[in-house]
Amino acid sequence: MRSINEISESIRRGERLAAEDALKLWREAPLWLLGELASERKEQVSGKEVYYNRNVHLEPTNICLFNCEFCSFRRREGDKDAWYMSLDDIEARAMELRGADITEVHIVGGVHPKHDLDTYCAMIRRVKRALPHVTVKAYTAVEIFYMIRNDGISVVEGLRRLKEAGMECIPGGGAEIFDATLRKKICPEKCSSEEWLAVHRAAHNMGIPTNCTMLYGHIETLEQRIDHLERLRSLQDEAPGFDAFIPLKYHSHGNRLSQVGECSVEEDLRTIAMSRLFLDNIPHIKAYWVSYGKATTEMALAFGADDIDGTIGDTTKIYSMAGGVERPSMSVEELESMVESVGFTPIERDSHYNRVERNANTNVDAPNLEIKVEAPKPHSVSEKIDTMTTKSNTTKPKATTTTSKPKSSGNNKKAKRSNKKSGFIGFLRRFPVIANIFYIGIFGIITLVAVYVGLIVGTRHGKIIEVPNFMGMSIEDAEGVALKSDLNLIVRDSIFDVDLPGGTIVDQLPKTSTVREVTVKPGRKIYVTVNAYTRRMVNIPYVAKQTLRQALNQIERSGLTVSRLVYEADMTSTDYVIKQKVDNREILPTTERKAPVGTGVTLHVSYQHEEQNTQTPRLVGLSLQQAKNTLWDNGLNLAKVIYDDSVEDLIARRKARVYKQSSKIGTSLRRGSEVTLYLTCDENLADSMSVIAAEEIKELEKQRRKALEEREAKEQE
Ligand code: V47
Repeated sequence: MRSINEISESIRRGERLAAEDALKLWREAPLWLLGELASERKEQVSGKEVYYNRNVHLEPTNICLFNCEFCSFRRREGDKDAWYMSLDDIEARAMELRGADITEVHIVGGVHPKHDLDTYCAMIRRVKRALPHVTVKAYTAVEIFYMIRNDGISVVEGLRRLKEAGMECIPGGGAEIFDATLRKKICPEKCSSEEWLAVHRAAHNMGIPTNCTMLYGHIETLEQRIDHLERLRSLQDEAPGFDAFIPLKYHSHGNRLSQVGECSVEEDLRTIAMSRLFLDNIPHIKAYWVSYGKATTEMALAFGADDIDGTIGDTTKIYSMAGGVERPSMSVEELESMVESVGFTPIERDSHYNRVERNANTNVDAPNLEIKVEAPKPHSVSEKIDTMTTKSNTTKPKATTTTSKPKSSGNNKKAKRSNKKSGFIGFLRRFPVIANIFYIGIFGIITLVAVYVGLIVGTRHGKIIEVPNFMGMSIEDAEGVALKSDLNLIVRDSIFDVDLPGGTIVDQLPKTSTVREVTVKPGRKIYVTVNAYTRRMVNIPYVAKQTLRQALNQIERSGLTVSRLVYEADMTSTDYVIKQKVDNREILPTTERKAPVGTGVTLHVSYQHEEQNTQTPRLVGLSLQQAKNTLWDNGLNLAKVIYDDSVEDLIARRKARVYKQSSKIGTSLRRGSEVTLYLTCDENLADSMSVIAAEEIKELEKQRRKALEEREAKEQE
């Protein structure tokens, strides 16, 4: 076995650290040496630079199928503090972020039983629709693996769909600890380590960058940590694509591992340094400030970290629910001064570690979405190491107490008069110190009441307004209603529907509901979509010679629609567009043509004989447009649309949802077949049919898994 000196020398020569040496270093090397070695490595990779970005998290739900021992975030459906954001909620949230000057939305949440790949893709599309220039970093490999398996498709196909929807990179969550025995103890229901790695491998091979993490400081051993790092390092050798590694310190509040407590700050620093030294092929090591708090994050920069994550804007609950920073939010100035205070140069990066250049006048504050956390005064790194305690000191805003000098009561006349008075007043005059405490108390109460009243009046706190139903109104009428209701109407989009008069509102966010009152605060923005007065002309894109899905995406983006999928037998491919026609005329690459928005394009698509059939997808619960997209995605056509009596007019049609489909979910159909859809505005009916549909999908999945197991068992025989 080599000595610490020999190992250090070998590291300095740039040699790769072996597992055995790493274990010795981790256990025995003095903290200062780890800091020195890791800093030298960091300096070779990123010099004096330390990266941050302007980001928010979006956690669509905390309802999760998996029940991990370390998790404080997860709730069951029906729990009083469970939350769930519909696609509309997600889009509305993204719309609110439009002015926030962020470059990244990080989406991750619970694995919700009703979410399938389409839902996950739709979430990304909704975010991108509201924030087209923002990078979507979405879904842990655990979520991705779950949705892909549920849809019965390959990892590559699933990632391709997510990428097409707008996912640009994948966060590192869900890795926890790879050791199978430990994984079984702390997160038995999650995908296996091999499956987690397979998702990241496939992503890297497809050019999708990802991050990786390790949840440490609970019941794992050092050997298990090193094994975890080794698997990440091997994958990066085999299929490079990890941008950053994030060691995630376990937080013990409110979960079933609480009794193990939290590891020391020294252990945090050792882990960061060892990660930098061991992962010689992953460029960035991130000290996630939301987990560490500011003090440890600053120190982490002297132990090899070169990224601190971003502004966050109080948008993540995973850590605050586990006892991390309570309302995590930092302005750009705070992040930069934190980095500068320990001698490094802060660099704003985008999601791919490119430097973001800004004009001086646009370099304003980060999204000021919620309350900001108080910044502690910066100390030097050495000072911090000296004062390190054995337990974690995650930063939390401290309560401050104010003292004020008691006022002098040295007025003789008054004193004499007070002596004459009896009762409470007399008592106060005789005991000036008690009197002063009493007056300060009264003053405090009056101030509190004044602030409270001021807040109520100033923020119109407590006042709520029922959102009016603007659908079907003319834009002029709607503006009048909005004004009266103290709401702010914003035209977000326009469509063209020949059947409706120009200027009619066809959609709104937030929507109203027939089953519950939708309320908002005064002044809230209501986004509306209006039917245009004239039909815009748009370019017809050339979509032949690409996959059906790519073609569908381009057609949707151009403002056109699909009129029909015509399948043609082919020897080599399935779901590949052979040619396209508009008004029965073939469009060629050289044809420069425009068509009125909403014009239908006929796509001629290939199928191989053995892939002649496709499965009927779930359409129940979807709007007509969503259902059409799903049908086309699955190689099927729409036959008829039948509305029930609850759909009273043309506007109501836009709100209606599918409650019945002519072909049962999972039925095998010839590609190009037609499916009839039945739509309703009765939300109770649509919801109850959706629940039944979700059950059917679960049942199908069970049957498919059973069939697969039987086949595998037979093959083994
Ligand atoms: O996978 C859950 C961890 C992760 C606890 O890729 C906990 O840039 C500590 O992955 N104590 C989700 N950790 C967060 C995550 C992440 C965060 C920031 C940036 C990036 C990135 C990724 O949080 C989970 C799990 O490992 N976690 N509960 C807890 N009690």
